[in-house]
Amino acid sequence: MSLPLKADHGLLVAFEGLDQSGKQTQAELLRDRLISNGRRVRLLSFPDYQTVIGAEIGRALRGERHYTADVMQLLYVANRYEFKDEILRVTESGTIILCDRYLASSVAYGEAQGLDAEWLTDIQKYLPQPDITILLDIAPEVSATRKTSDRDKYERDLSLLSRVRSSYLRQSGAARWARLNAERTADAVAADVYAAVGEQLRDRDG
Ligand code: ATM
Repeated sequence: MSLPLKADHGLLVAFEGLDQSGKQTQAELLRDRLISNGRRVRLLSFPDYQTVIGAEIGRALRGERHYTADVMQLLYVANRYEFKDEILRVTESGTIILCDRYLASSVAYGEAQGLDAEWLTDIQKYLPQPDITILLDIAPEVSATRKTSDRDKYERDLSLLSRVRSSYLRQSGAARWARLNAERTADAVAADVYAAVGEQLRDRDG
């Protein structure tokens, strides 16, 4: 089954969820399936640590820099604005972009740290908005047990992770979202991801 997608139509798909929810795995599985359907696909991952702003985020996550929660989210948002023109150009040329984390990560992690969700949404309104955001929902305890090494500072705090999950669950009630139980096998989740993207396209394109 191929997606109801015109060959020249780009698409922006965001994968969201706690660490270890399978975002990268699912983005790669969807990429492979779309490529086998003859589509051009590009994977992006945020934060992108290769830019100057991304490198600064990396230093902060390793504890080498200390920023308040609002400054951290401004850095994450600025890091995405660095890719704005590229995302627009690439999707306009018909390529499908799959993002491992995007706008909703700032809302979820920022809100979990006491920031205003409306502000976090507002500062991102000039970024390309996703056609669909897929929440790979897992419990914080599952996130913690799946991770074996290198837990960053967010992951040590289960109560923070449950606030992140609550924000994601709230956000996933909006249009253009799909919430999937990601505590299942990767193949089962991948089948639902493909179906959700197809459903979203049918709704959008009528
Ligand atoms: P990755 O592990 O996905 O590279 O992200 C690093 C951390 O950045 C992640 N913490 N955990 N778990 C989530 C956090 N983050 C934000 O707080 N806001 C954002 O906009 C993004 C993209 C990530």
